[in-house]
Amino acid sequence: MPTLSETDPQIADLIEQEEARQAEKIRLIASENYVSHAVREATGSVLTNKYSEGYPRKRYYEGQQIIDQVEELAIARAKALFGADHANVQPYSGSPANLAVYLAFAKPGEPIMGMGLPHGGHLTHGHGVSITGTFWKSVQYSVRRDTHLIDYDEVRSLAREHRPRIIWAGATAYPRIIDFAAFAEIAREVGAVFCADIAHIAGLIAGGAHPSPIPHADVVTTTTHKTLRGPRGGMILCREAHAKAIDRAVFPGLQGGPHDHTTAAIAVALAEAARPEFKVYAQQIVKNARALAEALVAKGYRLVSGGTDNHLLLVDLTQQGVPGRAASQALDRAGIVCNCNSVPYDPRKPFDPSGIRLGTPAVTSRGLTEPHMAKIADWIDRVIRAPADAEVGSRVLSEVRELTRSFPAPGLPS
Ligand code: DSN
Repeated sequence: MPTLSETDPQIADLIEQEEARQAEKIRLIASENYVSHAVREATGSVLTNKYSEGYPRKRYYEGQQIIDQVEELAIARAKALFGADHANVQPYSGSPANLAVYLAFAKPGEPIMGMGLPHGGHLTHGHGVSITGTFWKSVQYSVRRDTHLIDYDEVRSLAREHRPRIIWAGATAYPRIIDFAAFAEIAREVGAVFCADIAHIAGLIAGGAHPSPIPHADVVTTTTHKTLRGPRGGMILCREAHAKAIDRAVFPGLQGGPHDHTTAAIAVALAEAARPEFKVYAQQIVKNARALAEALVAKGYRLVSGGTDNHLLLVDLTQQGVPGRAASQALDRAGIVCNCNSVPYDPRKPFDPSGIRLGTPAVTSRGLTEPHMAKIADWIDRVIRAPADAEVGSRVLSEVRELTRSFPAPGLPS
């Protein structure tokens, strides 16, 4: 059997380069992680060769003897891990999962409500340039200017005024615990479907490091590849009463055949997340984020909301006088990968905002702990003080490489 490097040396070489990049660098992009070798093996399996429109035992094509069992395992593991009545493991990723919720519960033009993207929400929670902000009448809530926390009074008063069909809770850049019970109460009052998008924090919830929305939400959507540490994919959990509407919305409403290789890899990741060591991992992600936040604050950095309760922090670099993009690019050159990010009420444009977002899921997967976070904060500080200084960058880069060599990234070929 010809290997990839024989069949397509160009792509093989690029994959090898990416493996080296992931091995050598300190990866602080809050939505990224390292999957296990087992998850990668399932992702690269022959299950990619199968088509299986429909759901287990109700398929449109034959030959589902194995695939049905794979999907049933994934569903059972998702339900058990999160304590949900129903699970749909077919969404291709988080955005399609969220679109399925719109399709199930709101007609185009009806009001929906979510957290504004500039305040930490996701594109698919009704942002203006997303289909969700154009096909539906989007109402966006924000965080408070003084605390950077969700303003539940504002959420309630907007909900009373606009009577949205769906209320979204969940974020891509919110460093604090989300009060799912408060959202549920508001949704109940106005007759909205309450959907919690836990894409960023699914692993924390599975590991008991963040409260679960399951007792409160009608529907929960998630990606499977962030803190949950599975393959690129999506999942919807919901109450039994909504199961039919959700399943119909995913297939045939929105998608064709599920990606069975991904379903298998999701099942593997869910089994991994059910193990006791995953609890330790989830708690360590939060401890690391807190340690990184404390070390940066001690160096005079301003954090949105003053700190973090979860896996991420947002650093406002306004007082350092370094734009977010210049900072993230300088850090990347120095071997520390993050993304520039808007901060609440950011006067700068989203493509070159005032802040950077840092997350600890990937560095925690490679075994780094609190003392390493102090070191990372020190490197970040040295680079931000002199973003254009190539000598500083290359000194930090060689120190980063020394550390990453001692903590091999899981799931990568050694
Ligand atoms: N792109 C993801 C993130 O980085 O937060 C959200 O979908």
